[in-house]
Amino acid sequence: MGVDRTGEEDEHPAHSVTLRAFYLDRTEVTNAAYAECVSAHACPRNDVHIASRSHAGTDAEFGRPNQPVNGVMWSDAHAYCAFRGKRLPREAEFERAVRDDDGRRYPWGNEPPTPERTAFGRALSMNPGHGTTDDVGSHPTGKGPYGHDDLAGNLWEWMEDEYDPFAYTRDTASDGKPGTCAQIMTAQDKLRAEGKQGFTGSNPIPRECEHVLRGGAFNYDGPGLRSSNRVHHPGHYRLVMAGLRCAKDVEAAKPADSDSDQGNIPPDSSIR
Ligand SMILES: [Ca+2]
Repeated sequence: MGVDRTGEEDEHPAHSVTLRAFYLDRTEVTNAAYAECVSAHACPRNDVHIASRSHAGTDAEFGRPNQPVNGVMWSDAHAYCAFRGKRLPREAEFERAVRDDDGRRYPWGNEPPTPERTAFGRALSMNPGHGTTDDVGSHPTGKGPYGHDDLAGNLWEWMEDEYDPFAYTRDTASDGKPGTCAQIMTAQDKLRAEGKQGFTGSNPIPRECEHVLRGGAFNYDGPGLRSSNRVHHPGHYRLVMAGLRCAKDVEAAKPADSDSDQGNIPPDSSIR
């Protein structure tokens, strides 16, 4: 997990993480799937006007049933996964699903993104020709090493973890876990005091315990889709470029529970 030289400082250093076996949804959660949770009164309605509100296009351009759901807060994402008997993935799990044993830069390998492999590099604007998301699973040549779709691009995905800029250098790094919120606040204050804007990426150094998002989005440039990139936002943000997929512990899975939307990540999830 992480890298030694490229990327931003919160991606350093490369280190080994041991994870328990888990399942990860093959695709991002779709508008249709999320709507089922809303109909069951188990999820708040997502902001179906997030596109027009964000000046990113018409709401209809992001609203097809098989486009990934966006405009969801972290707590909405959390509620959705619970509705399905699942949970949000952890940052280390997502990175494992992308990088496999060879530590690749993108789900498909080390070659840069192309329009065939994923939805990326599209304009976030109301102008003609502006970008939007694609239906999930539209880029089979961009699948990850375990067969997952859109791990890089289309939408950023909410992670379970709070964002900890020092996560990779703490005692808990080998478990892939962040520090406590109190430790995170101390870390962020330290970075601010030292004038280290940029350590956590181009957004301002956070002033609260935010949540991690992974994977890049339709409006991001190619390098932003790199597998080690860690983005963070307050959990209450609803974003046009952020959605989710769910994970599940293997122990929690029943033998008959072999949904086609789940890709099994085998045990032995040692990440380098
Ligand atoms: Ca994605």
